Amino acid sequence: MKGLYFVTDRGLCGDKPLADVILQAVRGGATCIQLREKEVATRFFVEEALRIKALLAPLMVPLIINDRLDVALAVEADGVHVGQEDMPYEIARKLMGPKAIVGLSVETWEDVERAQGLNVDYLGVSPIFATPTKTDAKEPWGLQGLARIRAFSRHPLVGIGGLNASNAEAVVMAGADSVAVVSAICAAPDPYAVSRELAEIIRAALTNRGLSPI
Ligand code: TZP
Ligand code: MG
Repeated sequence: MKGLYFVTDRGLCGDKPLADVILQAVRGGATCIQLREKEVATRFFVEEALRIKALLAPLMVPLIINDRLDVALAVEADGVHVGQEDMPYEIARKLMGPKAIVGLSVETWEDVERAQGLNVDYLGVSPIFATPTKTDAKEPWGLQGLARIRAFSRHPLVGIGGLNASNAEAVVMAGADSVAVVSAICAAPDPYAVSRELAEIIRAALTNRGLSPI
């Protein structure tokens, strides 16, 4: 997992259709899309996920479903992202199979230590900064917490929470391989322009750290 990671929130998209925002994010350089739906009915979620999967498949951009393993399996998504209160990682992996992308949020140091023994594809470091987009998030890690995880963990790190063009470089320099954003793209008047700017900042910072940006 590397680069710009777009996590959706239909409520924050306003009048912009979600599929358009996703396409603009990908055109701007997002390398991974997570469909995150907290309020829609299961039927709608599945149908929407199938539409988004059809959009993304030819673009070679993986579709990850937040939380809902049943939806991820139903649409044969590329992966699933689980939190500490969601389906246990081992069960998610068993059901999704060895080739799927399975991401896990870490909110405490104990979570980070436990994850070291799991074959997760990436850790979602959550939240980096406090954000109005997720009001039940735990204590923010900050850049120092992220750097501490980077020094310890064997897994790729995806930073999330309060991230945007003003802090994306610092987040990558502190150890993130990928920067996940919700409102920075959903709520932007021009999601394409913002995604392009973010993808370029992340690419430059990864290169700066001596990492290949792809
Ligand atoms: N998990 C941790 S913070 C967060 C999620 C889903 C929301 C991030 O939203 P934003 O708007 O990018 O701060
Ligand atoms: Mg969750």
